[in-house]
Amino acid sequence: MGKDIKKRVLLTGSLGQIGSELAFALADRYGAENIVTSDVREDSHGILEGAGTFTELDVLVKTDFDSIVRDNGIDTIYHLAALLSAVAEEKPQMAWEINMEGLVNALEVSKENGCSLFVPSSIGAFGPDTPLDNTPQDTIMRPHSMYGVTKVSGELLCDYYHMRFGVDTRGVRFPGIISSKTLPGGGTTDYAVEIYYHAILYGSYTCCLKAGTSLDMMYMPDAIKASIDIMEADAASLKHRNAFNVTAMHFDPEVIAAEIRKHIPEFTMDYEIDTVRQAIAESWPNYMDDSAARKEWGWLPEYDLPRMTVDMLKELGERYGRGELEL
Ligand code: AKB
Repeated sequence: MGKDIKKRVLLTGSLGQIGSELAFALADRYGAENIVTSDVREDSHGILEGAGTFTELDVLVKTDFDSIVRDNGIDTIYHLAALLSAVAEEKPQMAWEINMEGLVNALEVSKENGCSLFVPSSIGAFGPDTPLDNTPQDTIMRPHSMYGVTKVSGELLCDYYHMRFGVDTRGVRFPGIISSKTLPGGGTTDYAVEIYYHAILYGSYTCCLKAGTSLDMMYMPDAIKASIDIMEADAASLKHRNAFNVTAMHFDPEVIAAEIRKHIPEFTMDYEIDTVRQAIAESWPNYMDDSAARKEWGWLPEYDLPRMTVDMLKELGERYGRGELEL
């Protein structure tokens, strides 16, 4: 597989946490000449250089969205442009506009141009009435956050476009994504990335979620693998299509801190709770059942917490000059 699969791909939100790494993985897999990256912001630091052609795109301007797809002969869209949970709670109307109107444009453009469409959903699609332990693939979903409302609505809309218009929509419910390369922005799970940076740079961290708050998480290489694998999966094997539960590990702040202490014994952590993030986190699964993804398209993560921690500390240690760590 790989080079023999031909795709012409457009990514929206390419300067975000997932986009800025997925772009390079897609360029590697399908050839940089077949990738168009886009974002509402200019790529002023050349972050996406080498990962195809960059173009500015505000996903709310449908005519621009459509022209880019047509002019570049795009057949696959990764629609990543969205606001994350904490920032969506601060700006709910803007979140609805970007997350939903942007998605409607992505769906319409896909319908009109015969594109396959990847849309990430999230653990944020669940709510406090959901069974929070071993959260099933198909269960009650009544999120209390605006982010969650847009994610559930997005899942339903993607299902609708598939059933009604035959658009090849696919997606996963991502947990918190951890990466040594790019920082997330405005999410509830961001602490699990920041903690590694603070451990390396300062030896201490002030956590915004309470001890005992368990959430699903995933290391970026697995998130990228999931995004590519589901789009390459045989359509005949997919019963769910939009929004498969996918997870690689789950932990609370105490567990990740203890894992870091195995390598940096002097690392300390205290707490200063962000009530908005805490309320959101408490309404999200403690851990999900991702057996449907495993069965229908072979989802299998490679990184658990110990393996990810070694990799994160190695990468960040090299970057910030902590080469003496015991890894
Ligand atoms: C967030 O915390 O908002 C995201 C997510 C889990 O969707 N990382």
